[in-house]
Amino acid sequence: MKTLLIVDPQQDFMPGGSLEVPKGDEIIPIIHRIMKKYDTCVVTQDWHPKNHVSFASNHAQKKPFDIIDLKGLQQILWPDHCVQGTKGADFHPALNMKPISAIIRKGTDPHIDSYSGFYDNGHLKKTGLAGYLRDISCKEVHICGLAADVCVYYTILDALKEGFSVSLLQDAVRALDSDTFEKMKKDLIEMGVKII
Ligand code: VGL
Ligand code: ZN
Repeated sequence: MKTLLIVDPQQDFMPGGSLEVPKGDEIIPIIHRIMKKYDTCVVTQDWHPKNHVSFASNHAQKKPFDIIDLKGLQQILWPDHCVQGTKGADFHPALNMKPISAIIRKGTDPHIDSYSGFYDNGHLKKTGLAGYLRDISCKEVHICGLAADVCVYYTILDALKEGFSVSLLQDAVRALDSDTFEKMKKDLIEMGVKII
């Protein structure tokens, strides 16, 4: 069983969104072209309460992209994004939801961020994604989505840790910072990720 995992294809990460990823919308038609090749398609959704700790607006005298220490974890402070129930948290309006069998929400705990679709950043709580994939006998995941250098990257690391065979769909990701992502890609190849 092979699963297409689409990370955070949400309005706030698209051009014009509050945490826009350059050319993020370009991945949508590419995803549509490849969806039919998979047994299952799963999507993750960044889904923060308004008082989320990752928002700069919730810290006095801080601005977006400042870095703070949060109980020993480095936390980048972001502009408010993907607030539960807002338009920015919705999926790109063109995304074909019909082939998608599960939506995994993450970042719902106000006190901790969750870049990966599998765990929060402290690896304290699971989202249920690994269990779902195992229940449907999925051994192989192909990962795409936004942002390549944040949530896609951390989702890939956890997919490896959970024992899945992992491929990165390099044409179907866009990064906040593409130089950073090129370096990350080299590490991923060394860890056994296939770039396809
Ligand atoms: C993301 C920053 C904060 C992402 C989510 O989906 O890459 N980045 N929250
Ligand atoms: Zn977020």
